[in-house]
Amino acid sequence: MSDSTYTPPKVWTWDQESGGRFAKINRPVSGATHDKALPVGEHPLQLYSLATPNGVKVTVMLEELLAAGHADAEYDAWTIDIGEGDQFGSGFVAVNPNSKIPALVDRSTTPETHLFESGSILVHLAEKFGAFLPESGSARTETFNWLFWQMGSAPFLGGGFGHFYAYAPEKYEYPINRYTMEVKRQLDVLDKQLGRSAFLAGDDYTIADIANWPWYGGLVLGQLYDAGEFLQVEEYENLRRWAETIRARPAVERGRIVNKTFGDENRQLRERHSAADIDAVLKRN
Ligand SMILES: N[C@@H](CCC(=O)N[C@@H](CS)C(=O)NCC(=O)O)C(=O)O
Repeated sequence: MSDSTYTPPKVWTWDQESGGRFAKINRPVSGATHDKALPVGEHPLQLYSLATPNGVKVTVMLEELLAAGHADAEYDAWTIDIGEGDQFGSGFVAVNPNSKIPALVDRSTTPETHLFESGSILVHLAEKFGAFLPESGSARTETFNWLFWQMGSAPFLGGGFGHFYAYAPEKYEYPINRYTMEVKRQLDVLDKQLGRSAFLAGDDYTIADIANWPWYGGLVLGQLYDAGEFLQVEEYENLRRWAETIRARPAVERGRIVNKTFGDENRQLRERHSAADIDAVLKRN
């Protein structure tokens, strides 16, 4: 166990041997590390992603659009293995200079549209297909409120709580306490909101729910960081009801499989090029 206190030097330097789960991929600079073109399939929408909570938002949205009858939402999904540094390939960086999944290329526009940040991708798809985003008024504003709430809040859950509770090479009380406090506050915010309405922005299921579910739904369903007992997630009854309702949607079951390269082997699908690819996985036991 190293010292639990640390006196920062005058100038920080990059210690490449610092260890930890992401030591291999984290760097203090941006940009490509190697030349690698992205594959391109036949559909107008090309997704480059991985089935982490941020990636699942987009595959669930695409599967919801297809389930709602928007045939033009057909897509090719390619795996970006962030553990192997695929996000630093030149083709990926040309689409997302921030080197993080998910990234989407919409080839139905001229010139093609490059999208990164899951919130931007969800808004683009919602507006393109006129779905899961109310057209005007307070319902639209509420949807944006809860969509942007997720973008600002989840880094405290993932990068803060999850990192120090599950991934850091050693457990430190100070960051775990600090981020647990914040995550429980966030769970309470969501629980109270979902005590007022069926979905986050009102009576209808929207991109606000699609963005929040993989993080906060996953957490209260015990699928994230193995932290259900530690956080006493059963306390948040409205949030759990919402999480279970969304989990039961067929499009959510389909979207969760896409670009999944870890976990249950019977629920993995590295690339998706048609509905049949997902159907084949769902047929497994
Ligand atoms: N705010 C971004 C977050 C994206 C993000 O953090 N992606 C992670 C995986 S969940 C990633 O690609 N990490 C790779 C890296 O940091 O090198 C979004 O919502 O799209």
